Amino acid sequence: MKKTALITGVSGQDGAYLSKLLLKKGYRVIGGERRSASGSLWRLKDLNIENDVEITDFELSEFTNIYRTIEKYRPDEIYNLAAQSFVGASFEMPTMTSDITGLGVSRILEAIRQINPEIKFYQASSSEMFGKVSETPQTENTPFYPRSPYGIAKLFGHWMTINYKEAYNIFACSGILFNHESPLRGEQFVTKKITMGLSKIKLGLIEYLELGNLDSKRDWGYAGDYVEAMYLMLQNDKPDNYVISTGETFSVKDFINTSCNELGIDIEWQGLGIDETAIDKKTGKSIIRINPKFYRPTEVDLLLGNSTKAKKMLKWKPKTNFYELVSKMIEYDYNKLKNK
Ligand code: F7E
Repeated sequence: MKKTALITGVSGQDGAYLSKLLLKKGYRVIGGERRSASGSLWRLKDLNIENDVEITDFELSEFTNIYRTIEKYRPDEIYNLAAQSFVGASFEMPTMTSDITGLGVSRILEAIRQINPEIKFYQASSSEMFGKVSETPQTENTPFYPRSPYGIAKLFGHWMTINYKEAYNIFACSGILFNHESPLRGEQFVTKKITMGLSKIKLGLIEYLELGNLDSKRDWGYAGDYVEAMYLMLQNDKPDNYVISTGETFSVKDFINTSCNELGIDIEWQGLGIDETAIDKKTGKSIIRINPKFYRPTEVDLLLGNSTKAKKMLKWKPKTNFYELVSKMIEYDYNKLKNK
């Protein structure tokens, strides 16, 4: 029989890739979309699946809406990808972030418990929960030390998922995903900001790009690979938690250097701290500048994941490396802007 999946946050990057994957596997896909985000289904259009996903109003702060949606569609699997997912914004909106990203998880779990505890549940947890890391690389057993309201809210959701699994035997999995990017990434995140910004500079549309901390290091993977891990977690024999990562870490500056290389922009770094800048060697112009407004009150300096458990238990491994990821994003942004 055809399985039904409810994907919350369907208008986001992961929602789009996961919808595509599940449709390919023959699922009926119900896409939960927040009212305020409605009309932003460009990613589904981009993947050519906008007519195949059934969109429904979904609001993580409203228990009655969650309950009614689950009761109406009776999904076999729920993937909770919806969140206030921008770490930077969580410092300005800590209570809203806690409500949506944290409490929202317990609302879904409680609805599952009441309606049908057989529904399988995937929670999108995050490497931000490791925050100020106590060991490198990070595994499922690394202690958590979140450094933002976002990380704290995700940690709440992570433990709530574990508690509902242990207390009520719900098939609930938590995927601790490290940063994952793609051409469909939102523009407030640093990778997309860089690939869009540098493509615009190359095309003469803007003169320079302003960024914050260039030294933080992230384990950057490709979102298209990571949604497969989400699916595999819910198909396994028993529910568990998994780190999903590439096992390689690169700084924001590395991301800029690789993007410039892809675009054929030859740069030289000059200055230190807030005076640091990248000069385009051909034009002598400063194309990357620091604006302290993009610094975070507390920063996560280094993330590097060890996904051995996922490799062993789920037979999952990343297919796209850092350089292929940057290349995919640059190619998409540059061509899109050029053909506008
Ligand atoms: O920042 C630095 C910034 O906002 C990456 C989300 O998907 O992954 C993501 O969280 C790094 C940080 O992602 C700018 O300070 C410098 O150190 O792209 P980001 P994130 O905070 O790592 C995790 C796993 C999630 O779960 C989250 O939902 O880049 N950075 N300059 C900047 N970041 C931004 N956004 N903008 C800048 O101008």
